[in-house]
Amino acid sequence: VIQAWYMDDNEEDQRLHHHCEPKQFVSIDRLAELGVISWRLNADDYENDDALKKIREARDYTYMDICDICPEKLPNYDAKIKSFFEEHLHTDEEIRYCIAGSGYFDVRDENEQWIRISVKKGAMIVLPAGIYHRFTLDENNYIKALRLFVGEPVWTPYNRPHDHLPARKWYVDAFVKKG
Ligand code: KMT
Ligand code: NI
Repeated sequence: VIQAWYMDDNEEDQRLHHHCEPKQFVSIDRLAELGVISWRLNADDYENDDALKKIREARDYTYMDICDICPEKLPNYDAKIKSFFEEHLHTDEEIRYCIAGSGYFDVRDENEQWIRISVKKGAMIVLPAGIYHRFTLDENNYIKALRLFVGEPVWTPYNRPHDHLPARKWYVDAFVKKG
């Protein structure tokens, strides 16, 4: 339910897979080296799932809501789709659990290359505070995701460049600078 790969540099339709030729996959362990962590959970049982409960307790994810991304349910759909795909960072983790549909989270690696992370039903992903990233729907054009947060949510995106933010400095120290 989670796959990741390096993107080509073709600027056409953001919803296409944008594999390189030949395909260049990225492992879950490599994602972890960038601070991106993930789980595979049972999305049919998210309301009673002990595995999800344990993650929420361990990581203090007290807040949770549902984000249904389709034109009928998301106010300002077109503008939101566009802003999700602007390269940005947050001062907190971006935690998403895909319970239906699918989509792409793109993250920058240490060398500024885009890695495309495909999430499908059952994939829970954490993007660390300070990582430059963006989101797009894929060709299926639909995702329903749980959004989690530690305490009161702050969704503010800081579009690139925002390198002076403490969250960015923390991320660079922790995951980009190599000793
Ligand atoms: C975000 O912050 O990019 C989003 O909420 C995208 C939709 S969640 C799958
Ligand atoms: Ni974001």
